[in-house]
Amino acid sequence: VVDVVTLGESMVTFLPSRPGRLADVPSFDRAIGGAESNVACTLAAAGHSVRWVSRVGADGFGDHLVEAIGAYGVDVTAVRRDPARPTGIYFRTAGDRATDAHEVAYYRAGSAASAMSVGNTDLDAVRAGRVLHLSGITAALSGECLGLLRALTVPVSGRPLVSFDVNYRAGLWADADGAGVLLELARRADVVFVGEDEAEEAWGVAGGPEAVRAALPEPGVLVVKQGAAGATAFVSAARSCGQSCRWGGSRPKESGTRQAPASDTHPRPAPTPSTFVPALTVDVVATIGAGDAFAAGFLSATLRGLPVRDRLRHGHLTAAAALTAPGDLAVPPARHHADRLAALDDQAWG
Ligand code: KDG
Repeated sequence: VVDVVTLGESMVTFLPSRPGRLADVPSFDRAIGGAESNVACTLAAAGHSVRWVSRVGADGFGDHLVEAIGAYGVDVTAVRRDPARPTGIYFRTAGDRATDAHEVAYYRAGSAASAMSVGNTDLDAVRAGRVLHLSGITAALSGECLGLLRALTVPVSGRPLVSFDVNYRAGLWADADGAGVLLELARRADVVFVGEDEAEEAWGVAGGPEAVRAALPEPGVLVVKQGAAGATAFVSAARSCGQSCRWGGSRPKESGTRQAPASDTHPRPAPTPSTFVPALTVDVVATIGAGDAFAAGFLSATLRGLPVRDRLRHGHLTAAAALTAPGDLAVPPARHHADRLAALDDQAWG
């Protein structure tokens, strides 16, 4: 049994050689991206056994993705090659320092990964981990991909702990009902990551973490990322792992939790303790990939049975590494360093 399996599309990513509009950037450096493989590589770099499941073209970009992700120590044996469809690629700009607005140009419609389906994916390989990490990006790629996510999130006994990062990408949903689909999938997951901003953009949920919790009462663990401010985790006392899933972890001891205040505008079925941990202040180079890094740090600490405050701290530490690197993916801090930083007192954590 591997610690974590992730499933999703990876793309060869082209990073701009200089700031500016896409129209003006003269050359790009090749890197790799893809939310779920970013999580896989970061977890592998942090010492976990990880498998990434996907589909790439039988082309040079597909070779590069399989080799580069495999070089992180990720098991890529369940990645299928598609002779009829290309590997997805994307270009992006460096982003505006003040507004963090990036231009992104995807070339992924009709990609090999968008053809992933229940019929052509090794489902045993996908379900073989303690944790299965998925994201809303896959749901937007095609009807087949959405069918696959629906099949993998059916709440059956013995399934892995399902971790779901909402990852709302407005540009991928076009006319489709992204909001409804993402809500449906998030409600079937055991651990959900969502940005406060994307909850507002996708679902119109304004009012902070409590309002998001009101919209998503089902997941055992809900992490609401609040950008540079920090992140709030809600860990349900009633359900840390749904439907008797295969997750063998003992229920971690919670520390630093506080009872959530009652909300007049957003009634909730039962109060769930929440824990807020401020983010680290860093000189941001690029925000893309920071959410994946955060999820990897949080899941790594979860696998290690650490309390919720430390899971959030490890999320922030891993995110800080990604925020200060230009690519979508950065090497996380070594475990012993991260442990020392996570153990600093509250004052050091703001
Ligand atoms: O979270 C970072 C990802 O968004 C990036 O690596 C590319 O997966 C990607 C996407 O679909 O935007």
